[in-house]
Amino acid sequence: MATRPTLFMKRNSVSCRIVWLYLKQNAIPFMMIDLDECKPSDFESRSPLGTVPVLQDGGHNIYGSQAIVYYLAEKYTNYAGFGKNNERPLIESVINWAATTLLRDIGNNYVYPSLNWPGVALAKESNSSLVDFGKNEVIFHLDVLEKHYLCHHEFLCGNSSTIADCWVAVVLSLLELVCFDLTPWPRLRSWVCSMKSNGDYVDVSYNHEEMVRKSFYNLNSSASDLKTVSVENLT
Ligand SMILES: N[C@@H](CCC(=O)N[C@@H](CS)C(=O)NCC(=O)O)C(=O)O
Repeated sequence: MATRPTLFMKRNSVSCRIVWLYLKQNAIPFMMIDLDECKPSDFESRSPLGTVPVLQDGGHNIYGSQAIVYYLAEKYTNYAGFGKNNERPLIESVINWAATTLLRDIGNNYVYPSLNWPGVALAKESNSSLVDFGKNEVIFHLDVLEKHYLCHHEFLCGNSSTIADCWVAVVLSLLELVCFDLTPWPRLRSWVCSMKSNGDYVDVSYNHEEMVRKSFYNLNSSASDLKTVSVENLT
């Protein structure tokens, strides 16, 4: 009997959430090992860089979110979520952008240093220069989404949602950790609402939402008096 693939992951990680979402959307049976709960002693032999996600399937250990999603699409879904044949190159280009430049600029160059995450934030002044630089990059990317991708269609690569929309939505969700205001990008804002209303997206975002609530509380309490954060704000 064929065994199910196993996903080694961390529930809060953007790169893991997108793989998890693809598995769920396509009802691919799988087992999950959350490394925040237990780290198998042989994990290092599966992931030379020590990073997640890693998918073990049969004799293969596949690491890197893009490689894993392409593997799943090829082996299990006949490229479900990748649009029609002529749409695939665009969808793959958007995925590549989301998984590399967009994630780096939003996460590493803006959100993580803004939150002073240990191991990521730089010393004081360099950190605030990085945040300034990162914010400009974020604005550039949001403008591209608003004025290019969402200008003529409801979704990034056409009139239906694809895996490219999911990928960008999961990466953009990092901005929620710093309460980033999307009001200047109205098309993007309504697209984000639509992506976030999807049940599978909601399921894989539970831990992220929890982190957003904590971050909201910390941002408020460091900015002013703790008492200004009402109970309603936290629920
Ligand atoms: N480009 C890789 C990024 C992998 C990565 O950096 N993963 C992070 C979590 S998002 C990680 O495993 N960091 C080390 C750790 O959490 O122990 C991918 O797309 O899978």
